[in-house]
Amino acid sequence: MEGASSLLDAEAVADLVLLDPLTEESLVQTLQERFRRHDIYTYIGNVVISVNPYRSLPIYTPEKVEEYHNCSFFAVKPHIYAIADDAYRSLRDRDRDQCILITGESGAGKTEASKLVMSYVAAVSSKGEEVNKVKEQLLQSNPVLEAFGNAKTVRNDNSSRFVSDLGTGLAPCWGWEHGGDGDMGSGAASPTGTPFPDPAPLPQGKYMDVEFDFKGEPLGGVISNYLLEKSRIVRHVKGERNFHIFYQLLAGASPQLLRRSTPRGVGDLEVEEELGRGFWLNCHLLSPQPEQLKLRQDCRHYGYLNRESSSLPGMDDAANFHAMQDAMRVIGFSPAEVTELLQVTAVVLKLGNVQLSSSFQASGMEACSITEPQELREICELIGLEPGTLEQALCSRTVKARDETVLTTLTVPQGYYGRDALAKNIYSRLFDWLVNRINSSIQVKSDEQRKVMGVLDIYGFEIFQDNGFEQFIINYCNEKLQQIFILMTLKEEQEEYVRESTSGILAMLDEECLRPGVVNEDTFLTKLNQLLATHKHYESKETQNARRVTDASLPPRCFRIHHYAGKVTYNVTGFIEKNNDLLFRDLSQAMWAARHALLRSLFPEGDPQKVSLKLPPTAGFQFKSSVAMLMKNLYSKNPNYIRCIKPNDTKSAMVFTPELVLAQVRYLGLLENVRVRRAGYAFRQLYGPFLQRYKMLNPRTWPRWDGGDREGAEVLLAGLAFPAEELAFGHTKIFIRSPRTLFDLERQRQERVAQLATLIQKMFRGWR
Ligand code: AD9
Ligand code: MG
Repeated sequence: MEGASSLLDAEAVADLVLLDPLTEESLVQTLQERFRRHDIYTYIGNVVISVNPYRSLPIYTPEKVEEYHNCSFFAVKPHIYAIADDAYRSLRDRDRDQCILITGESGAGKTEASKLVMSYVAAVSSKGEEVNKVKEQLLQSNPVLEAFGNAKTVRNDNSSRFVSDLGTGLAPCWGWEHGGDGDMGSGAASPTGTPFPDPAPLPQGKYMDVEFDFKGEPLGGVISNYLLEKSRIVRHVKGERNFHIFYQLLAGASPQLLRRSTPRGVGDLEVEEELGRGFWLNCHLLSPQPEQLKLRQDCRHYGYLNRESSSLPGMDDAANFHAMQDAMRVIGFSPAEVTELLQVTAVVLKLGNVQLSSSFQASGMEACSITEPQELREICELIGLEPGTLEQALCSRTVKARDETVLTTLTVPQGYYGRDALAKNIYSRLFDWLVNRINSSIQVKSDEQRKVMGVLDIYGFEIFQDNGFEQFIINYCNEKLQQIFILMTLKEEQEEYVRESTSGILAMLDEECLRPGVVNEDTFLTKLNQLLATHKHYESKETQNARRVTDASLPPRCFRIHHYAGKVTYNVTGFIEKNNDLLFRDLSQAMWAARHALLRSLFPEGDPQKVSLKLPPTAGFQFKSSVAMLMKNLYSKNPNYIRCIKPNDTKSAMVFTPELVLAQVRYLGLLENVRVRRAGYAFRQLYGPFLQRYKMLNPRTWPRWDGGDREGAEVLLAGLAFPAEELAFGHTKIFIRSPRTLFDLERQRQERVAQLATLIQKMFRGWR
């Protein structure tokens, strides 16, 4: 046990509140020294900082779980289990809903941390058949969501990409009557191959509520995801991969499942075994050969899969495919559901191989047509649709002008753009369906009163060289989280951290996107500059001129926001297009016309009876609403923080790069966090454990104290003559203002322990 005594270890304090002197350098040095000693966890009060060790440490064993189970937070070495235990106990015993907020940049260890919290809670909550089933389902949601929602990125081989899709929207006016002009609007079409920027690493987030009964036994849960990084379906940078599921499917499914020859015959039994019984019954009406996925095993055949790095060292795609299937079984997916899910996944992959070429119509107008009809035919067989219907939707679109409906042809770039938008929409809606499907299994069916522990795995504040809409959105979310942090931890008037300007900017962006007529980013920027001219957290060329600021670093088409974690310059290019996330109506109508029940259900707006002239909500609006809901949810709970730090850029075990860590320390606002914590009380502890630890310092409480814990602590401290302002007595906890007082207490305790040890030795000798 490290215990509170090691809080005093000058070189590597376990709680940064006790750091002296407190500077960015000393903070980073402390983390580095602790990291060197394999102490990857450090506290700021009850906030846990976790530095990714990039190798497995023997600190998550059942013995460790036991050590932390019912421990006193400050009496044991900092650990993620300590925060999980504290949160769980306070939920169970004090009836307080908890949330665990895990932030940090990509590869910092957020998802691993969230899994550790979940597995700890599963390990310490009681075990019964029914409870175990619930726990198993909750834990098994991970492999399924990771298969469909994670991908290898440059920064992380298993990066969660449940992100806001912000690189894909079709231009306003495409397929949606918008201002009546029928033009393409501001965003140019982006076929495969035209110069669209590569997708930046995007913000991500997953939130899961685990629900417990009054005894603290898990009853079930609810998962919310914040949109998927759709752009990855059709494009990813060199060295990265598409979502794991595609590689898993091709590597793990049998040749029969991938591409079974007709008619049914030998091999059917194996396929049936693989898919599970009952499958044929459910699917036989779907299409002539619904049972096969019509896929080739070779990744290189598929345009949407990276040809260079299809397999990853240390990642067994085939084994993960089987684990994912097992997980689905545990969660309760029927064999037919699994099949439908894989069929839709196959359709996405195959869409990427639909090739278009240009032709000229009799009128001389350029048009596009499908060059290789085999892929299109197979897609249509899988989803139960006339090939002609899909072909028409891919190559043309219906434009309504007043009372007339006209079918106009698309150019090849427009056709590819529509094709990719369709693939992205199918996959992201499938992912939403998956989350809902998992929720329907794990959600609590009874009406009994519940206690809730929410776990949020979300991307941290971001500043890149070039910052666009994606960064704006994630930093907006982080501003809100910071606001919650301030509100929940201090609950008193503080400096106004929240830059409300971010909300205003999103609202203005929506206004601009919905405005009829020509809409572009320049008019948007002009409007921002006018409306926020006097806002103290907003900067533009104009505001700089007005304020006579000499800083000439603001490039054209940019504005700057002073966030709580630093100033960020945003380029407005792409804001409008990314905020609009539209799909040709012709394509959604084609999907709705398919006989494939799952696919059809993903495109309710394709029902011609339900044609609405209303534009769907923008990406920004959706994000803003889900962030608002999240904040409301978090605010109703007691917060616990885990701040994850990535020690190096090379995923290397035990390498610590101070400059990299310093940047994260800044973005996570850790120094500020320590200051805020110090401004309040540095040390707080429940009366019971406090009394236990220090009762030997006063003969009135030693060796026994028969009264209540709080009175005991008061009596104990009264005898020690600390200045009154150093101590505060809360309802359940004692608060100590300065580390000095805590040091003093600890020193006295150590002396007393030594005295007592000598005394006991003497007594022992006397007995002998
Ligand atoms: V991303 O934003 O989803 O791209 P995360 O979630 O922050 O990212 P993740 O939890 O996936 O990162 O961790 C990245 C890798 O670091 C893991 O795959 C592990 O190999 C490694 N890791 C993270 N935490 C630990 C740990 N506590 N012990 C050992 C770890 N390895
Ligand atoms: Mg993750």
